[in-house]
Amino acid sequence: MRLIIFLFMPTKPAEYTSTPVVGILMGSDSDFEIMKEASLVLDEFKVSSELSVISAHRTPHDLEQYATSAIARGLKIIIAGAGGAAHLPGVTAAMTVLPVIGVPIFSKKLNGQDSLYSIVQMPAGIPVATVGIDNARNAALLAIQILALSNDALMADLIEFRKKLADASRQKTGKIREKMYAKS
Ligand code: RP5
Repeated sequence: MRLIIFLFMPTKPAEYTSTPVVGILMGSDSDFEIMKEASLVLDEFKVSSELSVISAHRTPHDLEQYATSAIARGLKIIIAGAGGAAHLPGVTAAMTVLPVIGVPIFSKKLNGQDSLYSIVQMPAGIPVATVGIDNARNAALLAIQILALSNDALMADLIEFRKKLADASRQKTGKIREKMYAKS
C-alpha cells in the first residue's frame, strides 16, 4: 500500500524541487524592489534561492527559527537586507555560523547611512559582510564567489561573467570618443 501511494504521488514542478542554497531575507516587503535584484542575479547563475520577509523586531522568534534551522535546510549563505536600525543581518549572523551578507537599504531620513552603519559596524566576533547601500546585486555576486570556491562549473561561469564585464568596460573608451567627436 505504501509503495502504491509513493508511485502515484504527484511530482512537484521543477522549480520547487531544487533545495535553495542562498536564503534572501528582508525586514519588510518595502525592501523587495531592492532585494529582488539578488534573486535575479542568482537565477542568472542558476543558483537556487528563497526569498523571505522576516523582521528582527516584529517577528524575532520567526527569525530565530529561520536562522537556527538554516544549515539543516541546506542553506549555505544568507543575504539579509534591512533599513533604518538595520539589525536583521547582525541578529541572523548571531544565530548561525553560515556567512551572512548584509544589504543596507536606503532610508529617506538618513539616506541609508543609518542602515549602512548598523550593518557594517558589527562588533568583533560575529561578522557580517556588508555591501553598499541598496547593492543587492553585489551581495548576490559575493555569495556566488563564495559558492564557486567549491563548485568548478560556477567558477567557470563567474570567470566568463568577469570577462564580459571587462569587455563592456573596454568598449566605453570607444563610446566616449564617439560622443566627443559627434559634438565637435
Ligand atoms: C526595516 O524597516 C525594514 O528592513 C525596512 O527597510 C524598514 C521599513 O519597514 P516598513 O515600515 O516599510 O515595513 O525593518
